[in-house]
Amino acid sequence: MKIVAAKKILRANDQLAEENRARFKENGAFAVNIVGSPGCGKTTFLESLFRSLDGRVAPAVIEGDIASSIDAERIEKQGVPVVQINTDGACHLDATMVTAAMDGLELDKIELLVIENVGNLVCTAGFDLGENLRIVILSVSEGDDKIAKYPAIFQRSHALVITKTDFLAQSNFNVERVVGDMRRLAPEAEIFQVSALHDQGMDTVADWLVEKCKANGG
Ligand SMILES: Nc1nc2c(ncn2[C@@H]2O[C@H](COP(=O)(O)OP(=O)(O)OP(=O)(O)O)[C@@H](O)[C@H]2O)c(=O)[nH]1
Ligand SMILES: [Mg+2]
Repeated sequence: MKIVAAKKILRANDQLAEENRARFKENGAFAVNIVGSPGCGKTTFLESLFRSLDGRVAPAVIEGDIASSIDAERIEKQGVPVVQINTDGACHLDATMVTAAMDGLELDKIELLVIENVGNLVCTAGFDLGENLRIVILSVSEGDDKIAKYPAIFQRSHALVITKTDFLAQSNFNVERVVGDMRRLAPEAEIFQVSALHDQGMDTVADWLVEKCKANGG
C-alpha cells in the first residue's frame, strides 16, 4: 500500500511539473533546478553567476529552504527578483510549491529562472519541478566519493559544478575520480570547476547558460 501511495504522489508531481514546464515555455523563461548538499555553495554559486551574467539575461530566483529567508535576502541584495519557499520540514521542493511561487514573479519578464532546491542529495532526486535543466553542485570539502554514494541525483543532472576548488590544495579530493564517476553515470553532462566565492571559473558557466536561454527564445 505504501509503495502505491508513493507512486501516486510522484505521478501527480510529474503531471504538475509538466504544467510548470509548459508555463515556463509560454513565457519564454528557461528554468534551472540547482541541487546539492546543505552548505555545498548553491547560493554563493548564484551570487557569483549573477555577477558574471552582468545583465545579459533577465534572471529571477525561487529559493527553497526548510526555514528562514536568509538565502532570499542574499539574492535580493543583488537586485534579482526572488521568492522564498519554506518547506516546513520537507527535504525537497516539489512541483506544487514551484507553481505557488510563480504567482510572486512576473514570469513574462524572466529569461532565466533559477530554483535553489533544499540542500539534500537524496530527496531532491525524485521530484521534477518542471525545470529545463538540473545542475548539481559538489564542493571539494564534501569529498570525492559522493557520486559513487549518491548516484541518482548525479545521474539525473545535466551539469555538474565542482565548487570550492580553492580548497583543493588543502584536501585529498581527486578531481579525476569525480569527473570519471560523472562521465560513467551521465556521459552527456557538462562538467565545470569553479571557486564561486572568488568568482573563478564562473564565466564559462554563465556563457553556457546564456546560450541555453537564447536557444530557448530568451
Ligand atoms: N572557500 C570557499 N567557500 C565557499 C565557496 N562557495 C561557498 N563557500 C562557503 O560555503 C558556505 C556555504 O555556502 P552557501 O552558498 O550558503 O551554501 P548553500 O549550498 O547555499 O547552503 P544551503 O542553502 O544552506 O544548503 C559559506 O560560508 C560560503 O561562503 C567557494 O567557492 N570557496
Ligand atoms: Mg543556499
